[in-house]
Amino acid sequence: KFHPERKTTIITAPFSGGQPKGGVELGPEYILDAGFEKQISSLGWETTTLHPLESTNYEAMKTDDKDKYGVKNTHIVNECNKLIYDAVYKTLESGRLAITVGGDHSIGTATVGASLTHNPDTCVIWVDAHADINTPKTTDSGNLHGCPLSFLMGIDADSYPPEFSWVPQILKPGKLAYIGLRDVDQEERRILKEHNIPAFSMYHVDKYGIGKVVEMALDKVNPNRDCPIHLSFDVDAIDPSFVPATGTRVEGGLSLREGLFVAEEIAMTGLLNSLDIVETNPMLAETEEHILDTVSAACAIGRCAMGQTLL
Ligand code: HAR
Ligand code: MN
Ligand code: MN
Ligand code: MN
Repeated sequence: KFHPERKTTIITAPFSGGQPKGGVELGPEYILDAGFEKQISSLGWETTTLHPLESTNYEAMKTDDKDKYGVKNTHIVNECNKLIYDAVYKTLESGRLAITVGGDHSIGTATVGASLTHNPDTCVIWVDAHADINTPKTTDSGNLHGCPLSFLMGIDADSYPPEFSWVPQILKPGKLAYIGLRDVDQEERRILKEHNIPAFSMYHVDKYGIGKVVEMALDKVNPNRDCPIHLSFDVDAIDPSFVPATGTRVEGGLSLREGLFVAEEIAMTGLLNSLDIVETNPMLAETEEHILDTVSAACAIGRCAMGQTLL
């Protein structure tokens, strides 16, 4: 419905400043080297690529010291996010579907922000083991990949470092639904409850099955199935036995098929307008097979979301 012309731009976001582990900045390179662009074009999409972080050297500026606001690497996280925001926004304004390949999930600030600025009706499906809705006030780790959704919703806005002033606070609680949660901080639980945000955890996946869960999530955020969808897919939503090379593994996750089903079902709606595939960290693999498994899963998420199963 939204992309009958099947034009897409793959945006690389090789960035790791939202968390302390090195290697997640290599995700895009591994995924593209695995032939991702070709896989998408084989599905009938006209593809192009953008590399908004190409001429930056922010990777080298990571310090992992908490600033006075209690979060780390505020400056570079924002500089990189602004560049990614511009790339995603420009892509969407030109009528193309935006696929952003990370990189850590702090870049969700940029991608979701751009999607909602482009079309404020956009709904967000956040597939993740984690809720990523800490604020500078609630975060224990200080890692900004655990915070992108709070900035977009303006939660605890008085606690934000000034660098975040560019972030559009336009995500409404009724436009966000989670799938795959199983490691949510106490304070995050409170936020989800307080804002009545639909959250389908692994408990719900087991109880109702993944098909019903995706349907329930869409019913919450997109009841008439007429709003564009931003799918933000953290590969750690899938069980570490299938996706081992990621920074914060949590046991008891989605099976590979359940993860791919989510992407397939979103594709079936014809409403996908923007997609993130994040947190692939090839450096955390213990074996060559771990890298292969994780990178292939990331590519498969992309193919399924872009309609592989419709053919
Ligand atoms: N909630 C924890 C924190 O704030 C862990 C966040 C881990 N985040 C990711 N992204 N891997 O989903 O630090
Ligand atoms: Mn995440
Ligand atoms: Mn996660
Ligand atoms: Mn806390």
